[in-house]
Amino acid sequence: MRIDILTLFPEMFEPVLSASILGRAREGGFAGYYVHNIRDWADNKHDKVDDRPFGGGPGMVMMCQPLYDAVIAVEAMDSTPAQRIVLSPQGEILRQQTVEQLAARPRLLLIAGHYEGIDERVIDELDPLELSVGDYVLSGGELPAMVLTDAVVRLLKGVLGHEQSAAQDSFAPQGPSGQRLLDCPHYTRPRVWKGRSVPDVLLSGDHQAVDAWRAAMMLDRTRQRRPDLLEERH
Ligand code: 4GY
Repeated sequence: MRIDILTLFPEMFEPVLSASILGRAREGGFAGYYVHNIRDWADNKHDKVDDRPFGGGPGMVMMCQPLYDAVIAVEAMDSTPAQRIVLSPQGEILRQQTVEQLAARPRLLLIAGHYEGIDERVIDELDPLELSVGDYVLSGGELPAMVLTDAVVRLLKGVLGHEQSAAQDSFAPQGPSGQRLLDCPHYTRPRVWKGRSVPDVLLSGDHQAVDAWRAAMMLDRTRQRRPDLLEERH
């Protein structure tokens, strides 16, 4: 998968894209990350990319021209069609189901906004998918772009090892019903720590009993913490 990222702060990305799973996915040839500075497409003398809002008010607005020209130029760098995505608190809240759909696309183009926001006309013209990583406000779309990249790339075939298969995650579809549940609790050595024991069933060697316990814990925790997940119909 090819992932293009358009930002005014390209230096934020390299440490994240080169570490851990994202770094391994790149080295293994499963994902390619291409970070572009929107400012490189500013067509004015001072490389201006933002301006004061019509109607007044605080802050600055990202101008149409640099962002639009950046998207068109970056798309032309490769013939693979890209799904355009803007990260913004006004977007649809990102869920695992959408992450799975995006992981099936050959190319994503992520746009990270900054300042007070992006001129609405360039969003209308580009018609991107608008996604939010949650109902809170960050100072820019860069961290959300990294969140989306991580969530998508770890689902690409070959990226995760057998041991940490994505099929075991919270929100992964479970069983024939495809129900999405929270993950069960996990334990490792020692068997007792600060007087707290590991549940006996996990030490029993009875794999069927272990599977049944884990399934029951997933349902239990979901009822307790996220009953909304159980009310959903597919
Ligand atoms: N939440 N999910 C988010 C965000 C910051 C003003 C546009 C979010 O995706 N993005 O908080 N983004 C804003 C700040 C300009 C981006």
